[in-house]
Amino acid sequence: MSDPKQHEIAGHLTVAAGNGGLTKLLIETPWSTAEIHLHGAHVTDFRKTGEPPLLFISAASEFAPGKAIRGGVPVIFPWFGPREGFPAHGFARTAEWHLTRASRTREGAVTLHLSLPDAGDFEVGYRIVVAETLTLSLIVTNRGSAAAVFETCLHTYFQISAIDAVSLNGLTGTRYFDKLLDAEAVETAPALKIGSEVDRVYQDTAATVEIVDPGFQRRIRVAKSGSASTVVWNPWIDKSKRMADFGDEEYRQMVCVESGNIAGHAVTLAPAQRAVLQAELSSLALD
Ligand code: TA6
Repeated sequence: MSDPKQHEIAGHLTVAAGNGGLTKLLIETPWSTAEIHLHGAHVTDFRKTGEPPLLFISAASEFAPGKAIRGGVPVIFPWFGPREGFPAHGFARTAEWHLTRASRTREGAVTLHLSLPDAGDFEVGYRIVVAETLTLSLIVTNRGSAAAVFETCLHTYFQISAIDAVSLNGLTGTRYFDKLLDAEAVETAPALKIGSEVDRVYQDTAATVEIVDPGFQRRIRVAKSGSASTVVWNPWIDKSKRMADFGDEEYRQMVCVESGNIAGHAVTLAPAQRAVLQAELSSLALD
């Protein structure tokens, strides 16, 4: 693997020893800062100057080879959820990705290109653009000689002021699979409030979701393309207690709004075909 330090940009992109001795990239722009661990190509921090973090990271998260980081933006590939005999949510989020390119625009936006080694017939690239917003693009190409199927998801954990203060817009009228009830339903709430464990895969939706957070005086916008599934998850009390890498009370300050292609929306690529999953994460003033 090439030395990531060769891509440093003085004052804007620094390679450092991260948590647990993992390698992390520190990015500074005129609008924001970000932190990415090469482990899992995991964005572990993004914040606009003067604002609370946009992303939640558990204080109990592990940072160790083979272990998923709890929070930030886990890259889920090539499967979502459990798989007998394999790690849940695929192998991408615990792999050591390579930094292959870095650049900075005249205005100060920093773009990183990372690649996932040992992905079989798939060529997997990840483009991260750090500016006033954070734009993540997962680019998967089938380099094999046969059609290939995969699931994928940017499993984003958002930092919020308080779970009972926020509401989610953009999913009204959308069909979803409720993993807790093992049943399908249609979202009827004009503004989804969370008051218990929620684990829902909204289907066939390209909609932008907004997390309205009066406590932090902001709206978090999740705009996506190349994605038909949106997952909303909060573990609430009991599941939080069962997760060793998640504080018992941390459910109060996070919600996952995840952009991907899951289950019935898994992606099939013909040989040489490419798919791009993109999410742009923004922090905006309340209306
Ligand atoms: O995206 C929601 C979910 O599938 C939940 O069911 C929960 O398992 C969560 O992902 C976290 O999964 P993890 O493997 O990271 O503990």
